[in-house]
This record gives sequence, structure tokens and C-alpha cells, in this order.
Amino acid sequence: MAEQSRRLFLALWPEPALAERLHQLAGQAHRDCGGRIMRQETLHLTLAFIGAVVEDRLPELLMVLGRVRVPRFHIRLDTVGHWAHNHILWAGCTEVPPALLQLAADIRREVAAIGLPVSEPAFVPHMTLLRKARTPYVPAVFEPLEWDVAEWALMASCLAPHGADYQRVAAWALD
Ligand code: 3AM
Repeated sequence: MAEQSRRLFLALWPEPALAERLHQLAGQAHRDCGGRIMRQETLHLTLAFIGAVVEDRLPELLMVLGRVRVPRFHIRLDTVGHWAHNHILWAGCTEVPPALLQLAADIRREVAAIGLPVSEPAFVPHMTLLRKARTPYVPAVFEPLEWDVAEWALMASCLAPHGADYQRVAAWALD
């Protein structure tokens, strides 16, 4: 019988109040840009994507991820970007906190060290708001959204017809 595997990635997950503000922003953008709005409970900032991992590799993965030590940091979400190549409209930050870059780099290094595949492209912190957006979005007024980040999580993604469902596998507090 084939071994059970789960599609894993690492992410920052916003508190419900911030997710609600982001979802409102997505709703405003949707009126101009079309596309598909991410469900509020699925909004996140991906740190690293791993992909399918068989269950018996999980203890080792949890062990190496537990070595990552990064101080808490603050993200100011103050920009809305659009990627023409994949039609994603996203919220991001013009000033990327060094600790966020360190967290993503340390996670990728630990995952690669145990021979699991981990996303290679340059890390551009973003929170996907719309998929299949037709155009960029220029908000008339945009009050930055402030985010005190205290933890990061290992998530499992389950692809479904209505979009991915996400399940929290483990989480670690920042220092
Ligand atoms: O944070 P976003 O929405 O940009 O696009 C997927 C999503 O990113 C990305 O991982 C996040 C959680 O699913 N993703 C999916 N497949 C991927 C892959 N093969 C991938 N990232 C890199 N390589």
C-alpha cells in the first residue's frame, strides 16, 4: 500500500481580526480586479513550501524545525501588489523586517538539510488576496495593517474544488 503523505508548507497565520481586515481589502480589490477572493480563514503568508511528505518523515521534520530561533517581529502591510505571470493580487510590506527574512531562510536551510525539497525562488513576503485578478489594484485610501508576529506554523494543504483547505500540524513561538 502507498505510504500516506501530506502536502506541507510553513506559514504565518494572521489573528482573526487581521484576517478580517485583509478580507475586507480583498473585497474592495475584487470590485476593480475580478478574480477569486481567498476565503478569510485561508489568508496566510507562506514562508516555505515543501510539498508531499510521507508521514514517517514528520518526526524528523518537527525536530529540525524546532531548532529555528528567531526574535519576534512586526510587519506593516502597506502595499498591494499584482503579479502578471500568475494573476495573483497580494498584500505586502515595503519594508521587510530582517527577522522575517531570517525566519524564512533558517526554515529553508533546516528543511533542505534533511533532504526534503523546499521552494527555491527568492522569498517575496506576500499574502495572496485574489487569484486570477485581471489587473493591479490601486486603492484610493489604504491604511497600513499592523501585525505583531509571535509564532509560525507548519500547515497541511488539502486541495479541494472550492480552493485549498488548510490544517495546522504544529506551531512554534518566536523568541
Ligand atoms: O502563499 P501563496 O498563496 O502564494 O501558491 C501556494 C501557496 O502560496 C504555494 O504554497 C502556498 C500554500 O499552498 N505553492 C503551492 N505549490 C507550490 C510549489 N510547487 C507552492 N510554492 C512553491 N512550489
